[in-house]
Amino acid sequence: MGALVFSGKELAARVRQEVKEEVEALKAQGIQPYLAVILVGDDPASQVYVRNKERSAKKVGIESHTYRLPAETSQQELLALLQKLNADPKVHGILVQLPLPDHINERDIILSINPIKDVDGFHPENLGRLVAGYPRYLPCTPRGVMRILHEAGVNLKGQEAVVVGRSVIVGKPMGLMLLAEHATVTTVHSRTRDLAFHTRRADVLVVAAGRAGLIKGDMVKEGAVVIDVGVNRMPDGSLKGDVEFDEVVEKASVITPVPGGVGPMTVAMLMKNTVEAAKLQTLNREA
Ligand code: BQF
Repeated sequence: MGALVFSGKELAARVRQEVKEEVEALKAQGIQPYLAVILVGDDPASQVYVRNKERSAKKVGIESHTYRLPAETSQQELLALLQKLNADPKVHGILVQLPLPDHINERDIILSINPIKDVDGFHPENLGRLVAGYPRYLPCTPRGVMRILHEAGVNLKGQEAVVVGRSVIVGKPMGLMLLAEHATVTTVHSRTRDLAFHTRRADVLVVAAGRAGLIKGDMVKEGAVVIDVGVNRMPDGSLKGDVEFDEVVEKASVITPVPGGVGPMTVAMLMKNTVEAAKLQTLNREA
């Protein structure tokens, strides 16, 4: 009967306030958290995302520098930059904006980031730690989703959680984090035979498929919590989620909008991870 439309934008502002206080405490100890961002090429969406990250870092007092490299940058040049940043003790976090141009092997790039500086949480050491149950940096988007669920007062224990999408960056870690909080997790994807069969059973539905409007009203259970991770740029320039908002808002108990839902939380969680990285590399030298 009309869901709570949960503002990720407002929560992200609160998260930034928390981060800002942590940054001030570190600065008082002579530690300046520092994030290095690498953007290769001129993909317009990536440029927007990198700008969002720069602005967020500035707001919380994290120093950041963006390396804007031409699309023709070779894999060796990129690897050389990463080696330099890995070795620089001033740099606590390193982020390579994805996707990379086709001639660069994304896997080799991610593998060459020092895992202690991998604030995106994409290195297999960090993903493996999540699987093993002793996580270090959680990937920002699923971490942001978990924070939204907590703030919305959702108790996941024993709940049917359905994740739509199985990407390494969102869907897979999302399922693991929901599982860690004792949800019963189902992951569905583009080859799932009957998508609606699964989504209709969900108490908590997290949609990260990358298909605008994939989830219609009749695919959602009355009272479900619906988290829309989709960020789809429409031909008119507007952003649309993976959830048909106008239909699903009538059935859900909680729903996140696009824009202003998960997206701002993704960026805020990057700031949290960067502060954690600064702490791990300065205060706790055996980490
Ligand atoms: C909002 C991303 C797909 C592929 C690579 C705020 C962001 C987006 C939306 C943002 C995203 C999506 C990011 C909103 C970073 C989230 O107001 O709704 C912020 O900057 N994001 C990224 O870095 O790479 C992506 C989505």
